[in-house]
Amino acid sequence: MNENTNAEANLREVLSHFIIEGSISSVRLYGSGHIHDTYAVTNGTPDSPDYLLQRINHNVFKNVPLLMENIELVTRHLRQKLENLPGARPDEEVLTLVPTHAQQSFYQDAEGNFWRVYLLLDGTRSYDIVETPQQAHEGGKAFGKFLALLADLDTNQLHDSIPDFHNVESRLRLFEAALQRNPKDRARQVPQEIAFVQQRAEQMSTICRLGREGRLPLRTTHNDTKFNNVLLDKYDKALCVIDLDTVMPGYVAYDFGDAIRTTVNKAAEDEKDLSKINVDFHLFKAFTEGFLQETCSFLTQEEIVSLPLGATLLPYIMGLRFLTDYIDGDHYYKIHFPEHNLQRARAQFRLVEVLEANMDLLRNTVQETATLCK
Ligand code: ADP
Ligand code: GN1
Ligand code: MG
Repeated sequence: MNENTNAEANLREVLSHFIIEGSISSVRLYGSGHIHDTYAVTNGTPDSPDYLLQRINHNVFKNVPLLMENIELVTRHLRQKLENLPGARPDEEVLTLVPTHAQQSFYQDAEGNFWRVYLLLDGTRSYDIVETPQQAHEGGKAFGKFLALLADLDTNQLHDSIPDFHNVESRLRLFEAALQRNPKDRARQVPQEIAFVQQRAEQMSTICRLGREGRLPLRTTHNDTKFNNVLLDKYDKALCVIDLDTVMPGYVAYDFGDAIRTTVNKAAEDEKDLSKINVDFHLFKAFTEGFLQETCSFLTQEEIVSLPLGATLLPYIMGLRFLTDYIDGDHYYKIHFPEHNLQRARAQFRLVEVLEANMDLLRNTVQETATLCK
């Protein structure tokens, strides 16, 4: 048996623990996520569903049973809400977990790896780079509706799957600790990036401060609203928000900001040529309109004002996390070449600069859109 056949045999063995219909014809690596190993499972039996198998990264998610409880809770809540919404299609608009024969939502193998299976939503795709204002608008609606549907879920029922995930003050402390440890002696290669982080540390803590002062409410937020975490159908209509691992209490500016980070920049997240990193305002406006259409009825004025701050904060946090991982020796994100995390950090910091230079335009667009839909 060659290596590939061996790997596929292992994956089929894992799948045998789940309640799978029909017979599987192939299992292949899928998607471009930085955290889990994801496989598309094709069914050879007509009218039987395809599946999506994931090996959950338990270096990142330290308590997988609690993580899966969150996902069960959130998908159940979303499904119930959609079942009562005229015209909604709960089976396509919410992820469906496939249980194991032991009626669990995950399976742990003999080596300690955790696995889960979702129904694969056929005929959908996710975009690493947004191409049209329609896609941006649909993404805005999808992430906005996600917040709206979860607005009545008591945040106390959710576990923190990664504590302090978007807490920039905590991320800055982890960064300083990595600089002190400096295990690969990489800190001296990146003085400009270190200065970039430190110059903005205070200003980037605004959302944290407003939250502490009780001026921004904690809501159930997604916290990983990268544009490729929404599936669009073949007509580019948004269908389903995916990647629910980080659904936790958070501020709405986090979800808006992370989505803007990955919507308005037509260059890759890890673009090497920094001159290609830009902000497309048509995409910004289209996303903002879709997002506020779904959320402006319940967002407070202070939350609306916080949205453009989120748009610079999230690329800053991502750059900071990529740089921390680079200095630390690349333990967190999957990398595809040695300086990948550094290249990602530089691209994100450039995006922060471009967004900062256009802050007035972002603020005006958010404010005008909110006024129109109130
Ligand atoms: P990661 O945390 O590694 O990003 P995701 O859960 O986002 O993992 O899945 C990776 C990719 O797999 C997604 O970007 C999307 O393209 C695809 N995907 C995930 N879930 C489904 C699904 N239920 N149906 C179809 N495609 C999916
Ligand atoms: C990771 O899993 P994925 O690729 O959707 C990361 C996000 C980052 C993103 C950067 C749990 O998301 O926080 O924004 O990479 N997820 C986790 O691309 O750390
Ligand atoms: Mg993802």
